[in-house]
Amino acid sequence: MVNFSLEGKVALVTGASYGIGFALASGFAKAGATIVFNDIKQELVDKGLAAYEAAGIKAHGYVCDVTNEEQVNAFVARIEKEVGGIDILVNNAGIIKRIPMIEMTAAEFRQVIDVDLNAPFIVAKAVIPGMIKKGHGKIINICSMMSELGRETVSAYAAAKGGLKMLTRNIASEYGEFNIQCNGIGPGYIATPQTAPLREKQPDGSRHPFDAFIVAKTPAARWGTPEDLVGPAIFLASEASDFVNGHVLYVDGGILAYIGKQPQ
Ligand code: NAP
Ligand code: GCO
Repeated sequence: MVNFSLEGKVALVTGASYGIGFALASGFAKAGATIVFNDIKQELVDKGLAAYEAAGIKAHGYVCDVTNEEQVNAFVARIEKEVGGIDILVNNAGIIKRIPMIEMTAAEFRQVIDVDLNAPFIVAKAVIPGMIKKGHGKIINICSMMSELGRETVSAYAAAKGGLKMLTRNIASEYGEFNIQCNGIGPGYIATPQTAPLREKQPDGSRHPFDAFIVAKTPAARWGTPEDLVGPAIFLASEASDFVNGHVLYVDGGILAYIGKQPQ
């Protein structure tokens, strides 16, 4: 029987006080995993803990900036001591800056690369030795449509998410022999705080033009929800995907397959 259960597993989901990370961690908990998450600020960790408790989930929350290698190494060591060895890592924490490239400062570009690409490297590097000792591990990197496509104003984000796709493939290549599977999830356009500016109503009450654009570009004719990502993530976190490695699973309602609806 194919095993989709996460019973007895310790899952670390970075940046999971809310948004996609919160949905994935909540789904993992319902599949039997013990949840660990982090955020940059204590008040957001506390807010996240309250939200998990309200959902009937006993989560472990810690303050950690995933771009800070010293903090991450101490964070992982503390999890291993207080909760247990990490079986599942979801590199979810991420930011975006929507600025035309020639107006973006190098510091702004570096900040996006730091969170969206350097941090998944730092956290995976800290977690993999424990997975090797355990004889198994699942790493899921949250990629993006921008791992495959570009668009105006998101140069740093696309560069980071494109790099994250290749980091995913390289971790799979380098550590597959230790029974560690590293895959990506490429969400389409998902309704979270990160995309709220793209869905805001216009001053005249009309829909944001980007909102209408995305719905026309998506065969499913809707924005995704964080819950749309939970089943694919449980698959990649479970034994059911033990022979899936180096793959990016796009959960996008069909955007990447579709040229888009002809404007009426
Ligand atoms: P979100 O609502 O902005 O949440 C991002 C989370 O990451 C927040 O909890 C944030 O914490 C945390 N975070 C940011 N920088 C951090 C750092 N240095 N250390 C620790 N935590 C940090 O974003 P989302 O929409 O849920 O997206 C989650 C992931 O999915 C991101 O990697 C994003 O790129 C990716 N994604 C999103 C979409 C979409 O359409 N929404 C589509 C494809 C991919 P703070 O609140 O403290 O900043
Ligand atoms: C944007 C959006 C996208 C989504 C997501 C798509 O400004 O284009 O924020 O980048 O967040 O990454 O997969």
